[in-house]
Amino acid sequence: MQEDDFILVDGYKHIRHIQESYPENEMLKRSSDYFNWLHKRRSVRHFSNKPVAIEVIENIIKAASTAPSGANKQPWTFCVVQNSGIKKKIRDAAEEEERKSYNERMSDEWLDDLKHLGTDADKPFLETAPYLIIVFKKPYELIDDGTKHQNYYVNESVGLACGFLISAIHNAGLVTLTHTPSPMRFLEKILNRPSNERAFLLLPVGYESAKAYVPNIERKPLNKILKIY
Ligand code: IYR
Repeated sequence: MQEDDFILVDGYKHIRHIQESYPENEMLKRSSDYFNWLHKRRSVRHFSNKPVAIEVIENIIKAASTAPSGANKQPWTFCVVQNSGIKKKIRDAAEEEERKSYNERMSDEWLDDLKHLGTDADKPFLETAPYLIIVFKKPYELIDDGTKHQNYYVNESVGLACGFLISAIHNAGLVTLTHTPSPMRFLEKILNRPSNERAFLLLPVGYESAKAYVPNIERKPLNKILKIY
């Protein structure tokens, strides 16, 4: 390391960072290409059971783990389920909660808002997809002697990591959807998670089925979502 490769801030080492930048025309093209590629991502509910190498899933999770987090606490655990017995347990428990939600808990307005998506309490993808990724948030760290250490902006941090995760899944040519059976405490029990972990999001991951369909919905145009001051 050269002498100016790091500085000390309050005695802590800060290493030199060099962000790769691009000529303006290239920057325009890259930003537009990235949008066009990301715009092709869809939440898909029709999965193939075709196997996917676990190394791909590991890379996807490594990508998710690069998300920023409050005080760099990285307050997340990613559980990957490939075992069909555990997938069945998760499907049974999720469908039981979903049946209660669709039949009793969700308001008429909510059910009406979901109609165009064609969702219901049946979740076959929880068994068909080769992997289920269950993301847990950690409101605090639990040290071996039982002491608790606070984490910060946990929902924001884990939400960001899930965004990175979804983008990495799309990049691998696989599909997912953000499934939130509510309440999700059954996931903590089935996966035997420690007391400082709360289920945050469940994402089935795999190839889409040979004939997959998605709702014919649009994203809001820029003039509806952007205000420049
Ligand atoms: N969790 C349920 C219901 C559901 C809720 C929303 I908000 C959606 O955008 C889609 C579904 C389910 O997964 O079916």
